[in-house]
Amino acid sequence: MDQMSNVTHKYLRPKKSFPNVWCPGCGIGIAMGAMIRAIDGLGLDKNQVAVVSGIGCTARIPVYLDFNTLHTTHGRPLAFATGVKLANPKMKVIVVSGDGDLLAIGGNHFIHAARRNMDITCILVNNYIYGMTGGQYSPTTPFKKLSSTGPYGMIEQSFDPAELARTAGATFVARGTVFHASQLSRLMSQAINRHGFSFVEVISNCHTQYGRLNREGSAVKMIQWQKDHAVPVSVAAKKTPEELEDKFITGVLYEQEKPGYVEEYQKIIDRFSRESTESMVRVTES
Ligand SMILES: Cc1ncc(C[n+]2csc(CCOP(=O)(O)OP(=O)(O)O)c2C)c(N)n1
Ligand code: SF4
Repeated sequence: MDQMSNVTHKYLRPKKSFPNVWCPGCGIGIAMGAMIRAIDGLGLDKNQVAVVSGIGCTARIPVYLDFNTLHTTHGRPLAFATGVKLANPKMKVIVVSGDGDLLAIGGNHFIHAARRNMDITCILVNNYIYGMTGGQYSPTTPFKKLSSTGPYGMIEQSFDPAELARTAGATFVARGTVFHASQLSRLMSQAINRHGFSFVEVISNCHTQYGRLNREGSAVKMIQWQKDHAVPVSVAAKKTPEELEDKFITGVLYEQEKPGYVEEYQKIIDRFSRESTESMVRVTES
């Protein structure tokens, strides 16, 4: 076993991990490995970490992991994660789910968690489709691309998840791919290390649904596509909009310091507990 998989295996639940539900070659396994190495590299105790997901292929990740885990209802991981974080502010809370889960049924939770600058890391595996349920289109399915519910091509415009996160209020926004697994792990590590709503979009492949419907070929070919279309932030800065037209930018896209909900909420609790202790002292003394 090489060093990489040694680390991964330390965090897998022995009885739950194999066989897993993913199609051979699916990028979700790479995203999970990158996430595990990020957590391991930060030296976090397993008990200090909660991993929360909704429903979908991506959302199976926590099922296999030996942290505090919650596999919740479709679209609701950020709501559950908010509860976990407020109940235990010391916990590192990581949400990992698909583009359908987080941006369609869960879209409202997504924008409000970002707006509140909730101290959660949100990892969105973007495979441009609903993988688990048969290739229905999602809010990230690109214009004209085929899906089982859009057999004549997507007629809606799609979300750019990273841009949506930034404009909604996220204070750390990054994008990586499953081809660039080491960079992806570093981006996740930076995101987990931050206070506030940190967001990582992971460009991944669903060759079984999206790839098959759009004739994009095997898992290998789709992952090769990521390599050919990813442009690092520093390189993108020197390119014209025309040169970037069919490309996507990777790396840390945005960072900002802003007060977060969890700290502000804690200040209120501290203030009222101080005031009620002081008034109890006054009552006892009078
Ligand atoms: C309330 C509700 N609506 C719909 C579903 C069916 N459902 C399960 S997973 C899923 C989509 C998953 O797509 P995505 O979040 O993109 O994840 P992927 O499978 O691609 O990783 C849907 C619609 C459900 N389980 N619950
Ligand atoms: S259906 Fe798509 S997203 Fe789901 S495991 Fe298979 S390749 Fe991955």
